[in-house]
Amino acid sequence: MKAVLALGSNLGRRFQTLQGAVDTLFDAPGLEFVAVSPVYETDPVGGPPGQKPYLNAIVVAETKLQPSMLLDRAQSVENAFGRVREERWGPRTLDVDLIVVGEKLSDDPELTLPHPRAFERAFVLVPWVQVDPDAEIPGHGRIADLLAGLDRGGVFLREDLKLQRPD
Ligand code: PH2
Ligand code: MG
Ligand code: MG
Repeated sequence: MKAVLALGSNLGRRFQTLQGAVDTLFDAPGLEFVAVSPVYETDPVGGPPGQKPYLNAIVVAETKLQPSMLLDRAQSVENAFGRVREERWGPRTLDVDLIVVGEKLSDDPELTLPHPRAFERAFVLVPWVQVDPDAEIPGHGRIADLLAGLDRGGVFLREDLKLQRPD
């Protein structure tokens, strides 16, 4: 299955954290690297006022792992980078979200698939379409079509920041 993960950071050494997340995600077996997107600097959506901008990127992987195992992997990577769970949508050193896992659907509140808000978030779809232009979100359709109806304001390419494939 193809798994798509979204990375975000708006605290601390944001770019180094994203690169560390890419490296750490693939340290253990079961997840094979396919692609990493360009990095975007994005205005915070939701959460408390006065938050700093995020760096966001998308990672595409191939896996046979079940979504619950992928969630464990994502959360252990967040924890490795000092993620402290406080306010919903508050500032964080690292957020690793599962966006889609193959065609899997889940309404478990701990792990909703596809990600319940990805279809309307430019900070997810803009980087994603760069690395997988034909991608679809089950139940929502092609990301290229979804993007056509979204405001891309607040999402800025950081050409100076390029994530490397995992080491
Ligand atoms: N993540 C959130 C809430 N708001 N805004 C931006 N720009 N980027 C994010 O990754 C983000 C957000 C909750 O995970
Ligand atoms: Mg998130
Ligand atoms: Mg999250």
